[in-house]
Amino acid sequence: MTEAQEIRGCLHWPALLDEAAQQALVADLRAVVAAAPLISPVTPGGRPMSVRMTAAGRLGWVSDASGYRYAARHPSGRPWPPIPAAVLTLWHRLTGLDRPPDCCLVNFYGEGARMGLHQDRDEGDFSFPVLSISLGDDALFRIGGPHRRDPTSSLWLKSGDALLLGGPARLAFHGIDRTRFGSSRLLPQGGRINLTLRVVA
Ligand SMILES: O=C(O)CCC(=O)C(=O)O
Ligand SMILES: [Mn+2]
Repeated sequence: MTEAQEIRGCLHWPALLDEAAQQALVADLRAVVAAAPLISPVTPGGRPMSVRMTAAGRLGWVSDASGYRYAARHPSGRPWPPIPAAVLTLWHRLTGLDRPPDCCLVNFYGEGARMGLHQDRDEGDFSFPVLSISLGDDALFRIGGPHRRDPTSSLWLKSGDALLLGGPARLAFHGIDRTRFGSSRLLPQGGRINLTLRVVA
């Protein structure tokens, strides 16, 4: 396994997954998206989000006019598909936990998509870490501290990278300032996929 680097209390594994492992994950995710199509969510305030989303696992994270929450079903009414086995293997390997995650959020960043600075705090137990896996285009990730005004650091997340937000960094503010659309050839049409694995408890 590649060496992890620490950034503001998070662990970053650059190039954890080789090209073949990335391609295999994309194939698994095509099956997830076929069962649970990508949604264009709106914020509780009614603003459209630029990132499209779906999920796998027991619960999916959704956002609409009623607020942010975890839901047992896709808006179509169908349950979310299972988390792909290769994703679960990565979770167990990098977190060292026996417990599986409840949710694998699948974010898709097309051209111009970004994600504002936020905390992941819709879960019931912050003692579990959050694991994120990047596929496709490069993304400029910004990470700060537990308060919105804390200083931040930026790093480019590349295809095959993994990032773990745990311990004191579990509630760090973070976001994606921009992506370099078309910088990766993993997805033939360009774009970035991010998987976010969380225990909802
Ligand atoms: O796309 C990313 O790398 C971060 C995604 C994220 O923070 C989230 O979905 O909560
Ligand atoms: Mn987040």
